[in-house]
Amino acid sequence: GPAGVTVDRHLAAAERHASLAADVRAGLTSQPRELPPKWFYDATGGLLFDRITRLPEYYPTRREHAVLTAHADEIAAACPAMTLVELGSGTSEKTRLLLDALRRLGTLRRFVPFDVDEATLLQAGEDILRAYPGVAVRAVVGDFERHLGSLPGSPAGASPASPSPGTRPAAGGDRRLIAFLGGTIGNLQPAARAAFLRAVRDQLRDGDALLLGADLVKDTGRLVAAYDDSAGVTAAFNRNVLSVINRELDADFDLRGFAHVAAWNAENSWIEMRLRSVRDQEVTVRALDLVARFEEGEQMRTEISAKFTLDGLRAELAASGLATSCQWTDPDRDFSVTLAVP
Ligand code: AVJ
Repeated sequence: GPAGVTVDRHLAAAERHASLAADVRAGLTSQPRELPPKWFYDATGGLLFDRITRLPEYYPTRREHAVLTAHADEIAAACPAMTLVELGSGTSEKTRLLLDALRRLGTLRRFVPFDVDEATLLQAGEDILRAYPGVAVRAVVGDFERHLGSLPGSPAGASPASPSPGTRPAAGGDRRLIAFLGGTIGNLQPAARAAFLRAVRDQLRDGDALLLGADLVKDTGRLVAAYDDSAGVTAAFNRNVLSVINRELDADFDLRGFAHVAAWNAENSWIEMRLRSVRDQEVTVRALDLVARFEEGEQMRTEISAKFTLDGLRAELAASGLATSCQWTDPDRDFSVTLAVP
């Protein structure tokens, strides 16, 4: 009803489970082994990530916050949206910087947080509802690589095949700003990144815009430290994916048997997180009827986090049909926020 958070579900629990099972089977039976980063984020993983954002070594959250604090009004003026959509929203504080700016401008009517985790969405949605009277909250449970076509306000029956912006109705009364912050774009491989940006672009009408937060290339020592903190929080976050698999797929990973590794991959311009087997060991995943043997020293990749240049970002956006209208960084040029239009 009008008093509560409305939830659209595109990812039922059963489908989510099947998707985890398929990812784990594929990841454990391939060589080298690899697990996708989206499964880090159960309740514990969410809390661990929250702690990461406050670590002295992990600069991205603070830097992005600084960029948004300095430029939120400019962003709102450039895209005076009625609807703010936030992809992969989590519990983010920086959303409020954008909501505040759009409210000051007087255009804000609706907030659409989009995330895979329904509990996180409901919590975030209710907080926003309380803090922003008169703003409707319509949460969407989905995977941003698969369910972008079902955003509220999407043109009905929108063609997946890149129509040119001029052929679609202008945003008019329901202008949308789609925010994808935090640097999560860096979790996608280049081909998946291009596909994702193309899918976003296909959702944008004239007047709509994408706001993209992306981490920038910098000194390797600082990059590695951000993913291998001295307090060991990132190590716990990394190993948490094994607990998720133990619980959800009835597996018996011994978390003490895997060491955290963070390394800079210069060729691909990304940080890789891996789990290194500290001994020969055998892991059983009962729900998959699968036994995986790990040799001592074997490394399984669990995340990539790509780092960009300002020019590279503009080029990738352009290749997906998005024109950069503004680009900001913090004073140290550690992190970027880009506004792009179809
Ligand atoms: C949430 C994907 C932006 O890549 O920096 C933090 C996740 N992994 N520390 C990132 C993460 C290890 C984070 N993102």
